[in-house]
Amino acid sequence: MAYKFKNAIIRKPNKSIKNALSSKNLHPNYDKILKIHSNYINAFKKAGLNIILLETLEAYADSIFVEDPAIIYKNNLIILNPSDPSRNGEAKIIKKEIEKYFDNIFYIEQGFVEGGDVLNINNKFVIGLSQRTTKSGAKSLSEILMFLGASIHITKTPNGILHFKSECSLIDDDVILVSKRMSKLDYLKSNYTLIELPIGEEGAANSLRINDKLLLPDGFIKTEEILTNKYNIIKIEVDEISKVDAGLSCMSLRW
Ligand code: CIR
Repeated sequence: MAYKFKNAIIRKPNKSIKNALSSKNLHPNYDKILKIHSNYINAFKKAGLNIILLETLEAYADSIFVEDPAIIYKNNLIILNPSDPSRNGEAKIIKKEIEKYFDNIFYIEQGFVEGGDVLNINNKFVIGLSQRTTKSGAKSLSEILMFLGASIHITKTPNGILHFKSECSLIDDDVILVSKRMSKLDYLKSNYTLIELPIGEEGAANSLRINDKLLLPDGFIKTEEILTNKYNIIKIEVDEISKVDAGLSCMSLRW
């Protein structure tokens, strides 16, 4: 199951995060990020995960978002190719740090792909073309994943959404939490049960199901009401990371 995990890779926050990429031109406060991060790690522990904590990487302002430069599938590590020049170097560094945990390593041969655009639904991957993930990158990643036994669907991330997973997340075997914009995607509509979040609560669509827990961004009251009876929710404050267009999934790699 795509939400059953034993391990997670998480990176300690960097002071330079105040210079992280932000479509809103906002600058997060380091101390507040530290607090979010420690809540995040505690939630992972409650969900039963073994955590590998990587050292701070000050040279890369967005480096706590470890989901973007790599993907893990069946104990294989796939090193991606982030398209923003300020993030591209993260891939080489994280490879050196984590290759020892995996059996095989693969590389994107051409084009750009960021992990935020890759949704893993059991042995199926949905790759969203976006301002960060190109057709040739998606094709290159597809070839690797198919070689490893997965099936692939490539679609387009709606305009205005940074990454495919910024507004969707798998929360049960075939249940995906989606914003209104994501709910319109034919492929998702026709193959999965979608829980569409109310307008204004799009930020809650980047949730994170880990084992029996659902990590949910705090402050989305209607979403919480919809999910509370069925899921074991841990709320995490995300205001400070949402200033730099980030959500819960992007601060970890899980397997
Ligand atoms: C960026 O623009 O790359 C970062 N500020 C945010 C990355 C968020 N990553 C993700 O959703 N997977």
